[in-house]
Amino acid sequence: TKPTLAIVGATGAVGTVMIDIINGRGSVPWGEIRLIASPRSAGKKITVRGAENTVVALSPEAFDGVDIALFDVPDEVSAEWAPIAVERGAIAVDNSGAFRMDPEVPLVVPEVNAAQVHERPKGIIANPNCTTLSMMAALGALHHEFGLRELVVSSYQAASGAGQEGVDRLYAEVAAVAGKQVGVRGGDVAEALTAAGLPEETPFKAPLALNVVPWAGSRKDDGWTSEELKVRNESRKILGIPELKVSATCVRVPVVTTHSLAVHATFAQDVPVEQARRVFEAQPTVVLQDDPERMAFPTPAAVVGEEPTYVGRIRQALDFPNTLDFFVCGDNLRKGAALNTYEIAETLAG
Ligand code: 11C
Repeated sequence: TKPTLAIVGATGAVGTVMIDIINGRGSVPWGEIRLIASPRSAGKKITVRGAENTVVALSPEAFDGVDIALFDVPDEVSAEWAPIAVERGAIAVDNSGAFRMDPEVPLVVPEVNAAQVHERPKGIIANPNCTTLSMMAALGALHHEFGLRELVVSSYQAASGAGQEGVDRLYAEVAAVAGKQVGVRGGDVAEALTAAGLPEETPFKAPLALNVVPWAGSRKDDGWTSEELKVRNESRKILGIPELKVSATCVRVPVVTTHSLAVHATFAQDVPVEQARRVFEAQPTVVLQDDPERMAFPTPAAVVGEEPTYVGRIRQALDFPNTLDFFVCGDNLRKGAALNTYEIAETLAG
């Protein structure tokens, strides 16, 4: 019999993309696909692979008979419910931050460390943060070939990383400034948002329309944000380089979907651009878009809805030996979240 797959958080931003991915697959290895969400969403009908599927409320019994449960819910919900799913016999694949750094939980990007899905003493497998994930297919391929030693990154993160609330806020801000002479002396963006009646409380801590905000996530020690520490810790764990030197600055930009990163990566050896290109071309989940003569480079707006990671602007750093600079764009809701989680499930199903 074919395994039963459950999607927990099926009606949320990532859960919705997950169903879209499942509907777009030529074939799937699953028998039943069970949709689970908060009691508020229970009873809702969603079409999955041509059949109407009724959302069931999250409860211990909802996991009975489930082989693989994908969790697309906040950290605290995963922390409580993933172990319950495991008790009921499922393998939990968790997209939250609750278990990522647990030494008994593998943190998996199938292109980089697929075999680790089988080393899961707690029955839980974690999916990385979308910011880390957006560069992992590209960076993992380079590391495999040239040996990564140091990583300096700046992120350009989309509003949807902060969920539907973030998307709604960005649209409201853009509407509030549209057609106004703001962002110039005498035309304050924050005042325009207040004048349009937008609440002062925002998921972005500062105006995002016509702006960039050097803050994503929560406040951690010594001035770092949670996102910046996740990039460091998760990159080390996925790539299997515990001592990797990493420094990240995470920035929110007025983009709805798709995270971008400027990557400055130092290797154990010299990496000519042509060799890096060959490595990227050989990696099926990376699309190389890098032709300065034709102004070909990836931009987040053009990558929305795409499954691969797009890579461009590849240069050898002029003043840093063994170092490449490049730019990556990855849809934060697809490879950054739902797609990678689903690919972990596909790997488990063989
Ligand atoms: C953002 N990367 O863009 C975050 C969202 O640890 O899964 C995902 C947070 C996480 O705001």
